[in-house]
Amino acid sequence: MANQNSIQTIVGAQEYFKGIGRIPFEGPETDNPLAYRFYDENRVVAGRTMREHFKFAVAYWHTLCGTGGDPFGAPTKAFPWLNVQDPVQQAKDKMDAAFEFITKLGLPYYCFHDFDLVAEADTLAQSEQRLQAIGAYAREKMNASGVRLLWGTANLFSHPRYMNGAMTNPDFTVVAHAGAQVKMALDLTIALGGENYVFWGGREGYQSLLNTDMKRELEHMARFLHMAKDYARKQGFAGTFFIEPKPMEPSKHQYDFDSATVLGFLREHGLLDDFKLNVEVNHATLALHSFQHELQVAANAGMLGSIDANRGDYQNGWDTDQFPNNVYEITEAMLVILESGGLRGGGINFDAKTRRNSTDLVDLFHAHIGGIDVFARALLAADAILHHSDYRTLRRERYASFDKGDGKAFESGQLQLEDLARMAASANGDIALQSGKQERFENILNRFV
Ligand code: XLS
Ligand code: NI
Ligand code: NI
Repeated sequence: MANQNSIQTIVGAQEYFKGIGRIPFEGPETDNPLAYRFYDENRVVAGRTMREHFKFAVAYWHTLCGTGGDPFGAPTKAFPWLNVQDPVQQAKDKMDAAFEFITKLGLPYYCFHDFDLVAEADTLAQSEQRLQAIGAYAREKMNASGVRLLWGTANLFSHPRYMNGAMTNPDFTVVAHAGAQVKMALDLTIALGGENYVFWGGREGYQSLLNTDMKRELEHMARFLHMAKDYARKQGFAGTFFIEPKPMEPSKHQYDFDSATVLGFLREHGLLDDFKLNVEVNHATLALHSFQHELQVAANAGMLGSIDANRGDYQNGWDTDQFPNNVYEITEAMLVILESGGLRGGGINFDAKTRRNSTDLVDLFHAHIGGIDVFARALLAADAILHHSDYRTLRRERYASFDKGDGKAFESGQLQLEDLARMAASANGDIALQSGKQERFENILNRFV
């Protein structure tokens, strides 16, 4: 693991986060705001180190590119790695800052969109040259630091050409352009040993059904995903493709609405073997689900691949992408993750941004340290709940009537509807109420959090 010496080899010509070294683990009692209290990367919990459980990743777009602009005002954050105007040099400076940051946090992964790394050029060919240049630079940085690529993706939503969608655009020339862009992003991800590739639904959806042939657009999306998958497999990519559900924003209705919708789509179009789900906290709550609900739906199908960690806000309905800080919520999530055997191929990507008025560079550290510690604390709590409380026993006991006799026969498919009618008649409406004991379950959680 990176110590102070190896950090020196990663820091570029200019040190961006001066005065900050490798963030140490100091335990819950420390007063040091730049230390982990719960994330002890080598601590073994439930048979794996914390580092292995989480596979934490820094999201390039928010952390290196997000300068705080919003619909009401100009950017607020003067990131020194964006000072140089030449696009490739700026991209290299940004990458120096990225690897300095990731290494100082001691995290194993990062994630990017193609044009987070380097600004898009006027033509596809020029963009490809830029991506290759920054890709070679990334390779060096990754080798020197040991930091790996959790996933890559293509930004198919920012440029005006994608205003009506990319894969689902009613204009084929746009679909073809998206294909060229995804091919380049796949090439880059593969060249960098990326472990997964993500499709977030961008502007795949609609603003008005009046001008939209939904069935045709969904078929185009499936066709496109098959082509992308076939191409990547031909290039030897062995990783997993993820779809990231989101119900709305920027489209009024996004096609990848929630976990259940995406599972149905993948199943209908024969994509289940290659794709899994990347579940994001704030997208779950936008869909009026809880995060743990979305995780459980994915896990039930063996399709829980990865997580975009953040949180929404109780008082509004936007994708505010705040850093996680709710230990209770994440503990419920960790229960689902642990009980389902962990994430399949993915990790925990901090798809979260500091607030517009958090303008110090050190705020990026506070934000990540806080989010990381919330997950670490939640893991410890969830593991304790599963192993040192009667949580599982209590939940199993609610279903005890299916473990024997008629209930068991029902579960194993031995009964007909007429049998249920006969059994109910002989019970003659004599049903004792069984308490759900929700408050007792909640108290167990609170005891270990
Ligand atoms: C936007 C998404 C996006 C994806 C990557 O809401 O969360 O950040 O994770 O395209
Ligand atoms: Ni996301
Ligand atoms: Ni999001």
